[in-house]
Amino acid sequence: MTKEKMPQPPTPNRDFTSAAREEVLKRVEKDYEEFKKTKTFKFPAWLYGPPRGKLFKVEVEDCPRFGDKAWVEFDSARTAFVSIDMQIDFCGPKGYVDVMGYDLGLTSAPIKPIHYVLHNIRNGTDIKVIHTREGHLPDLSDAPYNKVLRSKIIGDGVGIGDIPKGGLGRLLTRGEKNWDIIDDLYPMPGEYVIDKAGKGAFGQSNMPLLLKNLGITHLVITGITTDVCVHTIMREANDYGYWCLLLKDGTGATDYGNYQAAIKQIKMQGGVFGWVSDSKKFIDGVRSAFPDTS
Ligand code: C5J
Repeated sequence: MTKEKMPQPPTPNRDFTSAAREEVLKRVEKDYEEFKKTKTFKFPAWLYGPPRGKLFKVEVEDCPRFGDKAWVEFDSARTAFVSIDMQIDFCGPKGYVDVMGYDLGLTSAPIKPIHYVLHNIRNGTDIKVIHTREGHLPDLSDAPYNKVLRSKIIGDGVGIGDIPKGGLGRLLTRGEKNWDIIDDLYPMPGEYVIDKAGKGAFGQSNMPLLLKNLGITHLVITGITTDVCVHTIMREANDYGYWCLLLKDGTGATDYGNYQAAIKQIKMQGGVFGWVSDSKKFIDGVRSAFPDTS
């Protein structure tokens, strides 16, 4: 086969740091003027290359100031829907959160909205789906001592690696039934599952590599808990230049005040960690590009 006829690899994403400084600064000036007219954070094809999928816009709230609304434009093929730690340990009976004594009603509230989004995007879109699970190796060699000790104290003697009375298995331990993702949101073939030992996913998992290799630029984030793993991952991703949107009905915390504060924190400074929307607005946006999704 001649070189001309050989299939060529897709153009890799240009990351923010590889773009020439002058070009970036010129674009910021131009796109600032355009935002004032359109209230839209357009997909930056100048930075990432032409869209690979379909473009669609999602309405976001309290942006850039509280009371304002704006839109974020996504390229479906460069978007990952991320469902964080929807494990029995965080939202089911006799799991880690239950043993600590928190209200499972708060952490199970996002199940339906996440199910609604998954149902719609699984059916005929090219949006990637990524699930994460927090948990430790059976010998706890990847669990920090202070994390295990604190869990034992708050659980009245039942901490990470222990089996609660009537429980399904060892808390937050890989391979146990309670550590796995709940049946209602279980990953489908072709979806990605990331195992992480910590609250974040950029330090102790293959998430950065996966996002880079899949050519992802935009993340739509859901899961539990809002103030812990969800915030940690959103902050990490935001620092790496990913465009992050949190669906506020697709997330929950062990404390309602913390949930509200975590949502508000994202919106400060014009969107210090990204943007906030909800499952309906996201799917409305998806349907504008994929009208046949159910
Ligand atoms: C916590 C998590 N809350 N998935 N983990 O310990 O947010």
